[in-house]
Amino acid sequence: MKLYGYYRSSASYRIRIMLNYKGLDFENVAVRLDRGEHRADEFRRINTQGFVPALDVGAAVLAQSPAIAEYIEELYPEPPLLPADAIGRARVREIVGIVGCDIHPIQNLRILTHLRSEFGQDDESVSAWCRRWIGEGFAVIEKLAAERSTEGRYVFGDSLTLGDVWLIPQVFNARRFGLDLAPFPTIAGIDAHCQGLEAFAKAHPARQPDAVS
Ligand SMILES: N[C@@H](CCC(=O)N[C@@H](CS)C(=O)NCC(=O)O)C(=O)O
Repeated sequence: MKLYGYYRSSASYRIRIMLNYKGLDFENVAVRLDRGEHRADEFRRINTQGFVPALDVGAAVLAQSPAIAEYIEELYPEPPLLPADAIGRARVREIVGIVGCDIHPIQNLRILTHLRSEFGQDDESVSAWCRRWIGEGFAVIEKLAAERSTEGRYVFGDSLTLGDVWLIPQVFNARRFGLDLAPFPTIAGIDAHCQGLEAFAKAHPARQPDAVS
């Protein structure tokens, strides 16, 4: 498999974690978002939408991290990243939805670029925008995790799920934009625990060959 991604793209980071956790080999192909490579025709021939991640599985190139994740989970169910029961799976997908639909899209590169170019916002205002929306989403996840995490190691129950795979890259972004994590002790604890797992450590943006210092 070939993963088209970018080191600090949180959606790419999700898929790196997942492939690592499943023990699947993949070739990492860097698409430099900072150079606009994702908007070039060459990349749009790979992913029409011009987003990373895209996963070439041989028979097809898949786009959209939830679709990619479900594909991987269906084909490689072990070790599982979804609970065995339907309510548990729905709970995990709630977290995936909060991060993937409500937090991440409004602090995506193209949105931040637009805030700068069309609305004249500077770096500090853009970071404040990100902190505002990540903070609002994290307040909800903090409450849910405090209720539903068994021992504060994972966002739901007592095993790793897609909820953690979505949450931890978002925590990376939160730090990048200077969000104070003190009001979110459960999330910070889950992050600390997951950072110690090999699948997460290998997927960390700082460990990617395309990482720009
Ligand atoms: N819903 C998509 C979002 C993918 C996405 O937003 N990717 C970002 C990087 S994290 C991107 O390619 N952004 C390019 C841009 O905003 O111009 C998914 O989950 O795969």
